[in-house]
Amino acid sequence: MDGAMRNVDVVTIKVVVTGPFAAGKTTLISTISEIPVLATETSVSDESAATKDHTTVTMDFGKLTVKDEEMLAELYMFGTPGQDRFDFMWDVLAEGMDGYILMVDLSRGEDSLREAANILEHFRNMSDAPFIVGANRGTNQPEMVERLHEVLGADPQVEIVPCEATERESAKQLLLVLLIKVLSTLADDAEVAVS
Ligand SMILES: Nc1nc2c(ncn2[C@@H]2O[C@H](COP(=O)(O)OP(=O)(O)OP(=O)(O)O)[C@@H](O)[C@H]2O)c(=O)[nH]1
Ligand SMILES: [Mg+2]
Repeated sequence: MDGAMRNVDVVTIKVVVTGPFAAGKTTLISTISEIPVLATETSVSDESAATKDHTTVTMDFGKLTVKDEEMLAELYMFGTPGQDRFDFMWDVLAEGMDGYILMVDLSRGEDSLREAANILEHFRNMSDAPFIVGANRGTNQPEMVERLHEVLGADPQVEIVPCEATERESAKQLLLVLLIKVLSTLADDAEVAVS
């Protein structure tokens, strides 16, 4: 059989990208999506307008396909709003997710780090799905990554991955770290199911 005919497993994975206002959630999905991103943004009307002029109100939607010899994974990515007046969408988007990324922009100050900790608590109370923390604009700020560690608490399950949401390779790497976690969780679940 030639290479093109070889059987590959196809897995479909639902990924939620959450985090505080202006963390880079929409940016991350836009950087790596292979389809035009469906983004639901509106003008920022309150004091947050000093930070940026648009914010997500419902969700972002994008897709990334990852292939190797044995597997083809289709990652469907759902970005949440960051402003907590839209937080009802967090629970809606989290329904049936296989894993999630908590994005935090390390240049947005202490309040943003604390907000991220609250959102992570909300998600961990709602779901046992695997997750990672994307420390956006974090590849050159080790001291801020350390600060994020302190704010999120010393928990071995909290894995922080420094990244740059605007850079394709960095953004893709972040999704790959999550994908590996999701696949190992699915494999563990399968073992439990057959034993
Ligand atoms: N230089 C730089 N700018 C970034 C990076 N990530 C995001 N930004 C900028 O930071 C701002 C926030 O990005 P968004 O992607 O809109 O953030 P969000 O998390 O979707 O925000 P909400 O939907 O409002 O909660 C935008 O102006 C981006 O252009 C980054 O890695 N580097
Ligand atoms: Mg957004």
